[in-house]
Amino acid sequence: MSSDTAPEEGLTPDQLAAFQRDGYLIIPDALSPSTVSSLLAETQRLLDTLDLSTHPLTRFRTGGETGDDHVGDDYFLSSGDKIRFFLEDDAFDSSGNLIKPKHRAVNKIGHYLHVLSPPFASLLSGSDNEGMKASPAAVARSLGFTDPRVLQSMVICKQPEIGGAVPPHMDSTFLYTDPPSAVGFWYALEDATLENGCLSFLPGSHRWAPVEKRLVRKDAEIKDGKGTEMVANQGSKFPKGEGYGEELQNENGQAEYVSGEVKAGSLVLIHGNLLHKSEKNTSQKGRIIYTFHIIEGAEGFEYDKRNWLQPPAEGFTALYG
Ligand SMILES: O=C(O)CCC(=O)C(=O)O
Repeated sequence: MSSDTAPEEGLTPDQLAAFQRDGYLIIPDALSPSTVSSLLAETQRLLDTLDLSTHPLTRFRTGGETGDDHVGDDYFLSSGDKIRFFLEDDAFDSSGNLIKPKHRAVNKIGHYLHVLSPPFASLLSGSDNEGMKASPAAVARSLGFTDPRVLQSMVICKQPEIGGAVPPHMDSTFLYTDPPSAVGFWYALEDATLENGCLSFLPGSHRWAPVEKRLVRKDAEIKDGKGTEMVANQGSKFPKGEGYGEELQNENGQAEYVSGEVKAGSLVLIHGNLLHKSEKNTSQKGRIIYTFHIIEGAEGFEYDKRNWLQPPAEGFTALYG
């Protein structure tokens, strides 16, 4: 679902209805060209600061369909309040030697850009983004958030030739609250196309696909306390409210993935239960995007202590000023 209008005050009723029906919403031109340029310049500046001689060479791995081999070393697990760099698997040869220059080797940069990087922080506050449509706070209000908290942010580079595929997943598997409440804000900083690995979505799956699994830190008492693992979700599998449930799957059994090619500057909103994915970038063109996620921080929503991502000392960042 794509929509051309997105007023300063948040989502229109039509946009909100489309998001509720499909589980995602594309808002073209959400960022002005000058904001896009400044975020791309900041991305290049951050890549310049990467010093591979002191880097643990942590690669970003999704763990495939099961998530069992998801990245989970200390460098990753302690990145929630830092700006860190995770490398592409295919930037290495079979002997483990890096075969790409550093600017072409990074899969993603995360996870505290929204606080530590001034240009990305100002996107969050809506300041210095002249012409911005649908500020994050206004969108969160439209979606009914009481106390939205930004818990992570990332630049995903999807490098030319090697940018890895992201298998089908839902974001609440990784950013679990009970009940689920995650929403992703995904901004294209370069055009995202079928060739360079745009997103695709299973429309409506947020209403019938339960959060079956969760990515957690390994239990220190049982295992060695390091790393992550997928466990069965014992908590709520759907957000609060009507219109959710596994019984709806039959009605939607024929649903197929829909690709979301978008221009630089577009915002894609992604419901935390929505199944989505992206393919490997085999083209010569990169696909840099910026994404952050929010969860509901209000009473009645529990952030799980075993989640791979734990809050920084100051707590997750409040979106409402
Ligand atoms: O940008 C991509 O290719 C995947 C991003 C994604 O799936 C997510 O942020 O949940």
